[in-house]
Amino acid sequence: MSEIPFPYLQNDSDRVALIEGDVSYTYSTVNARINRFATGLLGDQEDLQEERIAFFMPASFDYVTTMHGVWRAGGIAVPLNVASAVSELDHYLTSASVTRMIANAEYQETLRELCDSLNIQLVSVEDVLADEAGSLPEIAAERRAMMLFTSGTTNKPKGVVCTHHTIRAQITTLIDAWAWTEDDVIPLFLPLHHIHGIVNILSCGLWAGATVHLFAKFDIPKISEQIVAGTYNVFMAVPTIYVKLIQYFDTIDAAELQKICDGFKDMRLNISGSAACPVKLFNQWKDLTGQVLLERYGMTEIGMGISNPYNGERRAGAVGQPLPGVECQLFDEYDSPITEEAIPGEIRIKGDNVFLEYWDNDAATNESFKDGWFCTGDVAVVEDGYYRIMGRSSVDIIKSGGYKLSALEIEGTLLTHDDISEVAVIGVEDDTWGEAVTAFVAVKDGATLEYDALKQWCDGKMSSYKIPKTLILIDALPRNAMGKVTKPGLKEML
Ligand code: MCA
Ligand code: AMP
Repeated sequence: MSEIPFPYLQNDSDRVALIEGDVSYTYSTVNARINRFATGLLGDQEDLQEERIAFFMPASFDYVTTMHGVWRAGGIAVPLNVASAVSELDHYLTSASVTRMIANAEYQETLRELCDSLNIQLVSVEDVLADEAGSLPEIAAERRAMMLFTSGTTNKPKGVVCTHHTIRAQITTLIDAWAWTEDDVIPLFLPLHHIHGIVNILSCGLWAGATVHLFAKFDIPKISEQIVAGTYNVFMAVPTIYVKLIQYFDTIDAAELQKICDGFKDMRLNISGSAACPVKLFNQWKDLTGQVLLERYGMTEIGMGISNPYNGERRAGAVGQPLPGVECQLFDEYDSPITEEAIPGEIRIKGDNVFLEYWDNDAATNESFKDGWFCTGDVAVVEDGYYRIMGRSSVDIIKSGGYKLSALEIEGTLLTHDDISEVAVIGVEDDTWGEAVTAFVAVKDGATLEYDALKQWCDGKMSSYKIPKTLILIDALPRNAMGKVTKPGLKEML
């Protein structure tokens, strides 16, 4: 049995766990299918012994079957972004030494050539399902369970490995802090290769015995319809989604708008996270729906770390206090703890919620910890007991629509363009995306470059949300005496 003991799955409850399209699945149905899937994955083996099994599918019954099936069979689940470009997938699959890929028919064509070239077996969920559930291994809690890729200050994304124990800790702290119950019903439209969708929504929902309504993508009209119908009582999203909802509200008539806002008003909780929620947005949402957004702070490596209170003041522009079980301390540039309020420092975290390692990358793992503290790279200040995020220590990390992007990774791809001689990518403040990817480019002698042509060229070479929103041609990049590009200088130019 998996060491992440989801109570309602284990009890074979007849409550509805998942809704996909028009079909509802009870906990008992989900549990039985997971066992058949885990049995099929095992074949003749007793335990997958941390085999890396990747899967490429949107939020679906199949996704849940696969994730939990891999856990129960003793593998490491590697959920991939269905919006990834093939070259990005190559990196994920190679660096994780994936041996099997689960994808259904609609995605198999995209993946076949790559999987063949990497000697990865490509199968569908149906291919794997055993006719009957067999015996499954006992999995120790400290074993590796999941690998998620995260962009950092290095060129290529790193695999963040969590154990069963880590994931359990990440879930259970939120169950209490946000008062999850089996009566909750929540829509899930976020991508399922990140903590926000996987842990905060899907896993907390399933742990609590709640109902998770699955959407393959963020489909505003469909989701609004359900909100009007009063289907949900909890809603979690990144700030960009609240912005997009407000933009949508401008396109509908007043009566419809009122119904949607009333639907939100009746909910018990609306949460924003993954990127800073501007105070303006916090206030707009409150004015429209009466909901006081609960903003919280997290990271792939730690799950959720800091949260505004469920009961008590939810402060605009602040992320609240460390969650129970999470130790949080600000440090100055000399690695000394900051004990006074109002002095900014780097957030460092300890606790059962913290990841185990970057996959196959001891150097990066060691570098990210100091004296047992995980160094987030985020700078915050405590004011009147509330943490407020001030920014990041690296200009090379961009947060766009909740996705963490590496400027260096984007630059690396752009530099392979025949006409580009130099490039610097930065995130520029943007009302919709939080930060918009902006590329400063110097072209080679005699060459020219138009934005549309560059966008087209990028297609297929990087996930579409990484493609620069703006291209700024420049004769030469500003550099310091050491020859390093001065990115703050570029921001000032704007
Ligand atoms: C889509 N586009 C974007 C983004 N998303 N551009 C920049 N940044 C983005 N995030 C572009 C597409 O490339 C496309 O461009 C156009 O927008 C329409 O694409 P579509 O997919 O239809 O857009 P959408 O459905 O409206 O997507 C917006 C979104 C999505 C729903 C906000 O970006 C999203 O789901 N973001 C959340 C990601 C997430 O879950 N992050 C959590 C990780 P074109 O038309 O030019 O082709 S952080 C985390 O897990 C930590 C632990 C935490 O704290 O939570
Ligand atoms: P990721 O590694 O994709 O999980 O992104 C984690 C990063 O998102 C953090 O290191 C922060 O920079 C940012 N982040 C998450 N939540 C918030 C928030 N509420 N306010 C500001 N930044 C946030």
